[in-house]
Amino acid sequence: MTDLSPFPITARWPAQHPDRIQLYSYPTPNGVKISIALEELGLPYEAHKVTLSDADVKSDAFLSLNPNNKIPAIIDPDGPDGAPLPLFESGAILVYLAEKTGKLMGETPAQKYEVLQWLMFQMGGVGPMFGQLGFFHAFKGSEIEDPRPRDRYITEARRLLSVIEKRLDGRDWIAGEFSIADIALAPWLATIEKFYKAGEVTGIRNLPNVQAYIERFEARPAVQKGWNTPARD
Ligand SMILES: N[C@@H](CCC(=O)N[C@@H](CS)C(=O)NCC(=O)O)C(=O)O
Repeated sequence: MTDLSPFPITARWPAQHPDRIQLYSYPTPNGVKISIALEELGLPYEAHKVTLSDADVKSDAFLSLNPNNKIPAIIDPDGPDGAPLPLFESGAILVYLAEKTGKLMGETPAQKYEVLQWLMFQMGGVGPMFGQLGFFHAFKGSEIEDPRPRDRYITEARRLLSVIEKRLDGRDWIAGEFSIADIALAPWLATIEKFYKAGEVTGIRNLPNVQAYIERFEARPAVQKGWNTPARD
């Protein structure tokens, strides 16, 4: 039985199954990337609900695992050389899980870099820009009267969406076979309509390839399971 007690986070969120991957998360577009990947890969894991409230995500216990106070984060009790591995940043976790299992990151070195390229496109572009769009269009920032921040992020979201629409022409998935790049990207595309109510302003409804891609992604059983893990309530 692995001893996870050296990780202070386990005092606040105790591990019932310390031999399984411990996931600290909440079902947001960044959080579900990891539960979906774990479901797709069939890796045993235990999910702990860490809400976005300061009492959770900014608690000393959580900061001991991720000093950047953001979900998701994991501890793999069976990390490299059999030692436990703590890890934060969803992109790094996805690459780790893909390498651990030898799945979802292409077969050849060239395919791997194609997957990484689109993963980085999500991490560096889609995630931060869509996140700001959500803030200025749907959440607290929508009360700001100056239209420039909102307009800027709508314009940038529209530009990114047109890149994705073109890329998906004649393709089922963003980088060859289904991969961690899709697991990173598709939840953010679905979020525009579902949580940000920005379907109209971004024009996403008029992008047939993007719409079909979201449907294809959401039809996967592992996606349906991971999407609500850990449960909100
Ligand atoms: N680059 C990070 C971003 C993670 C992130 O933004 N997480 C949000 C939820 S989607 C969060 O935990 N926010 C809480 C806060 O900022 O206080 C990753 O991909 O892991």
